[in-house]
Amino acid sequence: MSGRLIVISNRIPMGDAVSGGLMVALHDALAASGGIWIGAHPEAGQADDGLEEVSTAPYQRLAFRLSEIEMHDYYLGYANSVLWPLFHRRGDLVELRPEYEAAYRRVNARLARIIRQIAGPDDLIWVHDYHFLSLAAELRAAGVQNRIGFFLHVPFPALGDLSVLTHPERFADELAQFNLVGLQTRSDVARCLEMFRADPRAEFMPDGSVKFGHRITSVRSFPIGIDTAGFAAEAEKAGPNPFGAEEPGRFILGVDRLDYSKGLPNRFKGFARYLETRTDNARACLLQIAPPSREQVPAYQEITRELEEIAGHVNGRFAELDWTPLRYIHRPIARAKLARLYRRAKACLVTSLADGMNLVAKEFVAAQNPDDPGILILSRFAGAAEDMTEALLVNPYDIEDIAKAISCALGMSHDERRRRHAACLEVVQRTDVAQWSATFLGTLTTCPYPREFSDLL
Ligand code: ADQ
Repeated sequence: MSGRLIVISNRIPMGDAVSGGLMVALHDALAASGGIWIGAHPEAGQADDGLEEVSTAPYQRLAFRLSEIEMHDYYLGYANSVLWPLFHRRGDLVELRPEYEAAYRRVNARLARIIRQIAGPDDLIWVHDYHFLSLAAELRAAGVQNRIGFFLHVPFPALGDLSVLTHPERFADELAQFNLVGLQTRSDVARCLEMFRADPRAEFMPDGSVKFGHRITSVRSFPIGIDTAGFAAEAEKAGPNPFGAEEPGRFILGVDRLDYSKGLPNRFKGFARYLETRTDNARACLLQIAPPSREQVPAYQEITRELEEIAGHVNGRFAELDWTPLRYIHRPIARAKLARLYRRAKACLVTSLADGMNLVAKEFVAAQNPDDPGILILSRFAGAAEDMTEALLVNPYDIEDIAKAISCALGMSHDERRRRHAACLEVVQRTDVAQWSATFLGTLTTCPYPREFSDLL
């Protein structure tokens, strides 16, 4: 790569510590190219074309400010009350308001002006996620001809669902301004290509890329992963027992941002159904860690209330003086502790109703002791299920299916646990986050971008 890498994501690490697989992978890619990482400052401020330096070494980290109104209309509004529910098949939760879309376009246009000031002709631009769908269109309008890649972390919506948008016809047009559209799974790619196929303005090139007006866009899957070796090492480290004296016997773990897409009510109900139908008297415990997110959005307040209610019912019905079957922690947990919890769990429950990939599934597998591993129960609607077919796959809408999977995981033979875990681990190792970013950037550098098309701009 001759130029620098410029990464755009909604969140950027603000302090010195860069943690979490995705953040570390981007950090490494940027350090290698001496690049620039641009993201929104977590605190609102003066919404102008200025950038604040968050750090300079080994690459520049720069933050732009959103105004209070933009925080509300762009971030909580269009990004998280229109696009997030739409992309997670919750059209019923979409709140269409003209001021939300206007703020989204304003923020993307401002960011394009900012990037135009700093991008050199050979720099590669890598845009992350649904917050910046129209950024390439704005950059092209501002005269930026660099290679621009986009990675969508969440599921690609079905063609019919896009009609929920006020201007669905803009969606394909804006995506086609990127040279490369990266998606989590092959199913996401199929849905994206279906959208282009249905658009009379799009033509397919012999290599499968899409010609849209003067532009050519490649659409590929790049399943995201974790720092597998690093996470396994963290899990193996001897540390204090995270439970202290309160260790539950056999426990099943759930770890999720508190979000309605993660299927938590059904998970709790599935666990209750397991308790109701189990044939032994073993006292299993479900430990659910779900830190709050996007608390100002009403749908998130509603799911928080609903979960507290179900957790209360389950414990009210099944708890004994010396046994709390459902432990629900509504706070984040330090990663080192999380890694040790994964390793001690007999099973991990991932019941997303829709999920781009789900990194928790991969972290759990990486953290296991291969000689005595716990079992991953995985929703077939999480992107991770496309390759991790040896997990216990469940339909998260079917409470009975979740209950049966819990019973099966807790009673599984040692041989079967080892066989299933080895197969899942092979996938987690093969789709490591370092190779994810390297493959994406390699493809962005080499995907078709014929001069005659860029010359026509
Ligand atoms: P998320 O929806 O946030 O990500 P996920 O992929 O599971 O979902 O990642 C969550 C991360 O947060 C994991 O690394 C997990 O360990 C961490 N985490 C969750 N709860 C925690 C807690 N209580 N304490 C500490 N850490 C916690 C979006 C998409 C996903 C996609 C990722 C990456 O929705 O589908 O996999 O981006 O592309």
